Amino acid sequence: MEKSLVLVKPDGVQRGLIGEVIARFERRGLRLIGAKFLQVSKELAEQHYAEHKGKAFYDGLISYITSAPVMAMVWEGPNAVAAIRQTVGSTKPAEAAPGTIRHDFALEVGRNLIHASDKPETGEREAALWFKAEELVAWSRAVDAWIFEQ
Ligand code: IDP
Ligand code: MG
Repeated sequence: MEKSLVLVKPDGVQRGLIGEVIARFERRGLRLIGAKFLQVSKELAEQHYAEHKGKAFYDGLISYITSAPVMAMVWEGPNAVAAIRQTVGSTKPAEAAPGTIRHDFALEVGRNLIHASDKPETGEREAALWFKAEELVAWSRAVDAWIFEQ
């Protein structure tokens, strides 16, 4: 089953939007398999955002993600990465489609509330970076057959 890391970033936590984010993914039918609330270290932030090192916004991005606690989660489901990124919306909130999280709650790219993995391979890599194997729970829901076709 495809996995995505989801982070409610410090602005989302400060603004009381953890529940809103979880509710949207639950309602979509995705299955939560891991969650923790943590203060992100500089080391973890740098590993997570390694692809952006050297970009103009990199230093600001590291200070943003380490500025206050985040809610880290792993969600799974068929096409979970694409489905989650669709619910999250475009990186720039002003370009995010109406009804998406970034559209509904954000205005600026540097305060865009939420992270989601961008490809299935990234989902696997980021889940392993943020969670130990034993922190991810394999389980099934009685309702799964009514949401997952296979
Ligand atoms: P994504 O979060 O939609 O995958 P990425 O391009 O991977 O977007 O960028 C990672 C994060 O870096 C964004 O979510 C945003 O917080 C920040 N970011 C990206 N571009 C800019 C920018 O131009 N200015 C400030 N922050 C940016
Ligand atoms: Mg990205």
